[in-house]
Amino acid sequence: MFAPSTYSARRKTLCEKIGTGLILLPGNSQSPNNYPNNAYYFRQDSTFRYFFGLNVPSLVGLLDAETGEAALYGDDFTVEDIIWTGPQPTLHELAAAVDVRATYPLAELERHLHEAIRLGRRIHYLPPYRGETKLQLSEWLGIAPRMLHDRKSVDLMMAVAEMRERKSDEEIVEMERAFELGYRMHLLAMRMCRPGVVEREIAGAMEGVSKSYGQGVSFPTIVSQHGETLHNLNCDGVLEAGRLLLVDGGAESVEGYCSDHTRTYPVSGRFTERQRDIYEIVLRAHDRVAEIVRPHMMYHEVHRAAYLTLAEGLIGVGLLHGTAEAAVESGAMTMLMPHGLGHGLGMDVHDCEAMGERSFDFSSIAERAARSATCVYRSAWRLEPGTVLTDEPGLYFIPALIDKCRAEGLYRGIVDYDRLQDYYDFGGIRIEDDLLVTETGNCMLGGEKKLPVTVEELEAVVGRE
Ligand SMILES: [Mn+2]
Repeated sequence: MFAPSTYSARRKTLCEKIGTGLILLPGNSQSPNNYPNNAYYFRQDSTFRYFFGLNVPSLVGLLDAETGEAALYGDDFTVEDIIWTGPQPTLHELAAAVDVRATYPLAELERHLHEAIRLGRRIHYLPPYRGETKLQLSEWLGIAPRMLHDRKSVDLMMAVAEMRERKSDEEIVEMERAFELGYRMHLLAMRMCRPGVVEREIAGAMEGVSKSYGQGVSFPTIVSQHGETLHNLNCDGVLEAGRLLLVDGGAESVEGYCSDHTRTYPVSGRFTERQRDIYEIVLRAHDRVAEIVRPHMMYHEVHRAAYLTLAEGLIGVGLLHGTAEAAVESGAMTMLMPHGLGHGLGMDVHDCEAMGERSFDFSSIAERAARSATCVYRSAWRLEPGTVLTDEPGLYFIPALIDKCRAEGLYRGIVDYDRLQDYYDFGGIRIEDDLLVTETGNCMLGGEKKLPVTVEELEAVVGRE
């Protein structure tokens, strides 16, 4: 945890931004996996943890935006609980550690909220993403679960995202810790990679590192020779010489900050000429993004720069014709990289996307956000100092998608479909690092320490003990 004053300062800022009403911030509860007493590993809600610091289940934070007062609701452990859990701090002790003085049993919350509602006060809450939280909110606020999204507080979503988006120095230290975990996971994967190894052996070893040194993975690890499937969670494949292996994985630091990296390399440890050609196109796009990212830039400009660099490279190897500009304008790149260039990274691996797809240019999108069910779009995301975003271009040869585009007559004269046929067994390549936007430009998390990324660097490590 950070110092208690970090949390009280954050709460004060949030109250000032919201101004009126109450701000309800439920933490996560234990979520049963296969029967009530066997829960998934506990994962705290990131926004609750950001404002209240506590990585403990079944707590609820309430802020009075007008007075700035903070209260924590929860239940002290009984002797019956302690038999199973061992001695636990009281709610009062937990609260004191994050500079909160007012504590109440959870049962009091409903009464306090009803009283505020009777007085006509607005209760601000974020759109819930877990079933348990939806049911709680529904009961506390008297709003049917299906209506919860209509009554969410867009003001609160904006204010929270704006704060969480801009990482403080102490948060950057945590992001670097998460980088270190990701670094170890990926280096281990590279060393384990050789023909005959099962993909899941690598995925399991990586996840082991994330659990040994952090609070686990930041999302389920992707280890696949079918890199063309963007999020391929099947890892039953046996590694074969000649194929490429795509590894996309990250960890959460003990304090709950995430890393997210992808590397793609040959199972045999040596790139073929064709693999190398495509790889270097993706690497150029990755490097281009790292060159141009600077504060106040719109995310869609970064995305477009990556597309242009990829298109240039594909023209160079004869898979596209004409100019890179025309290829990007035609939409042809959406067939070969059907995803965004990156996403925010922080306490969530897609940072703040619990509030909808991210956008941080609050001045211009509040109205659109209010009308939209998903609220915000990365297309309107403006990068600010303190933003961390992933830089993850890729090229994917997805036979079903290419066939569909061809059948529909798309990108005629731009895409060389005949040549593309030769790539139907190629797979896909993605390269991903994490960039911190600074006051003047950006820097890659990890500093001087970099995961092997060039052909030469990878060939020196893959399959070697
Ligand atoms: Mn990512």
